[in-house]
Amino acid sequence: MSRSIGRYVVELLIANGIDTVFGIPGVHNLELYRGLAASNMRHVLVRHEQGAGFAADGFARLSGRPAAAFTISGPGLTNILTAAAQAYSDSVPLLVVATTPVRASLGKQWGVLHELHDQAALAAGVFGVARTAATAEDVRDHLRTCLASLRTGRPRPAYLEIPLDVLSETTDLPALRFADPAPLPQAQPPQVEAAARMLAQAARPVIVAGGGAREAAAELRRLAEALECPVVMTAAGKGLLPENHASNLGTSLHHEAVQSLVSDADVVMAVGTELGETDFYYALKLPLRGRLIRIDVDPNKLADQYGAELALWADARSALEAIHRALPRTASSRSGWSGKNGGAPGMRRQIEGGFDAKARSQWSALNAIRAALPEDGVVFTDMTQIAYFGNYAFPVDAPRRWFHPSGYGTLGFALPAALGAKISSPLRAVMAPAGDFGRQFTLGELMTAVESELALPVVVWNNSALGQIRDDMIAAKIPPTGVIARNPDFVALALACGAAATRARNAEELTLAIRKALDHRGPTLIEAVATDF
Ligand SMILES: Cc1ncc(C[n+]2csc(CCOP(=O)(O)OP(=O)(O)O)c2C)c(N)n1
Ligand SMILES: [Mg+2]
Repeated sequence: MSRSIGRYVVELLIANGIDTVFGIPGVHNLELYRGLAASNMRHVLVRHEQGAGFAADGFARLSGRPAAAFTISGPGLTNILTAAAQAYSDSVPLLVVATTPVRASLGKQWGVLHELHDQAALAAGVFGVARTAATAEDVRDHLRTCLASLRTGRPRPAYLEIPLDVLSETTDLPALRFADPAPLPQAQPPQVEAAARMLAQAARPVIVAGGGAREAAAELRRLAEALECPVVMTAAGKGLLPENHASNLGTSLHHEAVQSLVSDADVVMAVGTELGETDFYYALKLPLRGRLIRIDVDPNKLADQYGAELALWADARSALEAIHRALPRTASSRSGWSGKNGGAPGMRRQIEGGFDAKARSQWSALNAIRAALPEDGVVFTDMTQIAYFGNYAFPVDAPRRWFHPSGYGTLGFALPAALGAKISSPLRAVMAPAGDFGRQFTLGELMTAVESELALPVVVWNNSALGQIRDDMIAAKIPPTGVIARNPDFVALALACGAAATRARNAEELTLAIRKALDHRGPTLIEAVATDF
């Protein structure tokens, strides 16, 4: 059956399990929309391409299923790059299909519409895989590569660009389902045994677990219980152990007491984590004195700046399970390690005892959010002080419940990511807190949530400032400059968008407002003034 390549792209995506696309049409991608119109693919019209990228990211973070974003050439691509970079740094599968001006003009600077000096090079600097298709066969082969890259090993965002003139050519190629990509790498028995020996003989082992261990919560728990050792998580790994588990140090690597525990450990096992700066703030490298075991699907992480003594190129689940099975049956000779400083619960009490008044007011708001959500409720956060604190203080008992734009750290993530997540999983309670400044980055997507009738509580944590930056300036003895922004009347603005809106003046009001918002057909903006808490 002969049809345009634009239609063929949509058929291929559907044949390969992508059922939702976020995007904005333009004269440079009309043929993709001919394909969409003829298909049962869900298209969500966003208000800015960055919103399309974040929404597809949130869709995948919560559901584990990739979604696509369609953009035009030039500004469509430049607008979505921030979201692609966020997805890259947080290992989220995201497929972007963009167009380019006609082939004859590429690289020649004729001044055609949406021209970029070198669009392919720009994308190549941000995505994990970036390809340009010149024929229908290219579309098929590049999409096969892009989709495999989302599903194999460490997921990264993938990019396919199709020049305008190619998009409207026709093809008879069938829209086939591609073969499933290869399974994840498995640890080899000698390394598994070496890891089990190192851990069993350690006097002070510690496990650091990241987002790469998200599918291995049960295996991690069994191993931590057998070793009776503390486990500390990164923000991406938050929830890997239930909040009150005896080994759970929570997402606390940025606390000095936990950093010194980890640097005093004689064996550190890091599983599914980069051990990057944003996992522990503020050092480029975690100071480790013990022997290091790394488990990662990304081979680059096994030989990075840490120089692991033992490197297992493996998926977290199979590796943790195999190490647990290989542990010697005899009890370890460790004495008092899990009980040092009262064990993990004692250490957490110590951390929490040091919280100041500002932290306590944020804690009260976080607990109000927690109380409003069902057990499996989901929070998508932004770059705001309440979220930095919540990375540690918001209690969750399972992974994929609390999401933060950790690695790239961009403002504007929470609302569009939450709306994408809600679309992926309509039965889950999803909500999105952000700061008063960050909220304004992607506030246009409130209209997308209104249009899609998404029950979405959108909390503005309003401290009338770029709070973190103001505090950083004060700490650095810089007179606060450019850190107070005039805010809109958030409630009136949301009402004007057709959303519901209210103010919450204390923790009880916040809980009630979120509960009500979860039952409302459409988003509800809830303004919480920080000084009221
Ligand atoms: C795209 C982008 N630009 C700038 C920053 C730097 N930045 C980090 S936090 C912040 C202030 C955000 O203010 P607000 O959203 O009100 O949160 P608060 O710190 O007050 O809680 C800024 C400007 C960033 N992270 N991302
Ligand atoms: Mg603020």
